[in-house]
Amino acid sequence: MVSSLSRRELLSVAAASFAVGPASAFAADALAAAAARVGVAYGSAAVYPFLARDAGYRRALLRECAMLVCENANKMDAVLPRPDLVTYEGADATLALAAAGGMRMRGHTLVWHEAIPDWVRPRIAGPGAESFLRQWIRSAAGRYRGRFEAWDVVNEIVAPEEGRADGLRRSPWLAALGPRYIDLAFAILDEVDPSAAGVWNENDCEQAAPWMDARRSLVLQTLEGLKRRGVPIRRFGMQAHLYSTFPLDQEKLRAFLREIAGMGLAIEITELDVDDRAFPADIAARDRGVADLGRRFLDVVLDEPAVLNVVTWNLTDRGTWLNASPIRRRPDGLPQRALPLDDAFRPKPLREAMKRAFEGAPDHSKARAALRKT
Ligand code: 9MR
Repeated sequence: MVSSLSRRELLSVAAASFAVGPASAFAADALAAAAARVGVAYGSAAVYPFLARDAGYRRALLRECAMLVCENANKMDAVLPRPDLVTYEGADATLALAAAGGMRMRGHTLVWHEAIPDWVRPRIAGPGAESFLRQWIRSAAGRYRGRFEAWDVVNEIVAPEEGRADGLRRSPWLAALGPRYIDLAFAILDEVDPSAAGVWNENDCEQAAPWMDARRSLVLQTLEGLKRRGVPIRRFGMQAHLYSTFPLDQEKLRAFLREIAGMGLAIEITELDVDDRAFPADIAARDRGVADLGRRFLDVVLDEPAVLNVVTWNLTDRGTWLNASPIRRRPDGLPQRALPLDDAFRPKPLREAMKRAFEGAPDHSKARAALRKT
């Protein structure tokens, strides 16, 4: 559908779009610096077009982050909004900012049951599903060949509550191609960009609840199947949308991450934030609750040497998806305080807690060097 981006094109987008300083712009006291000291990359989801309009937002991303991921701009509904339009405007602008700041990029997401534009649905319901999938991955990942460190190849693919024996979600892709759509998507990415690590990105595996126990078992069982079949999956992405409404069982989390690492896979924390609905309205108390849950989570996560990256689902509370989602909005109507910076880009206790967690973590450099090659 489209050709890949040349270095010259990329630099000209960067130069035209952003007046930014030299490469590796993150500050010495940044979250990225604390993470880098223990061999971990810290990054954030970035929102387009906000990043094109708001210099303060760009500065905050450049200051704190060593990695970016588009919150929405690489999704199919952003790239293929109409049958006659393919647009990489948001993703190119995000990559240009990343390149200007010496930041890595990860791609999100190739195959998902959401973000499928209406006009695509009939295309993937019929016999053309496989060729559409190939064409899409060739375009979406081919454009950024050699530039994205990893791609979320499949996203949120298990839903045990839907009652299938294999626990897979009844998505349009599953309906069209059967369970093999997963293996196929990983294989296509591997052909299109072998330098990008293929990731299965999944939600709701972090905390203590019987339904999350069931999800953890299912994830392990499904990963074993993928490995047994020789599917080119290299990483597991744990989204980490944490809930103040559920406890955290550190030992269960630790054991889960160990098992995944034991399969030879690397792990990324891909969408960390804290839904603060169960914490008090009082801002200081709420921020303490958010920081404490984030810290207890990261202390376990960062003990696991296979964890390569920690990415929050945006950097600032401004525009967090939690306020936009009717089921996630706080019942008292107050805006959620889910992220390291507040809506004026000021540091919050969560930022300090994350920094401390990075500072107290064992060095991941050795495992990182080995796993990044796999
Ligand atoms: O934060 C994203 C929101 O702006 C979008 O409207 C929504 C649908 O594309 O997706 C949100 O991000 C989701 C991510 O892509 C996958 N994991 C859950 C995230 C929060 O819903």
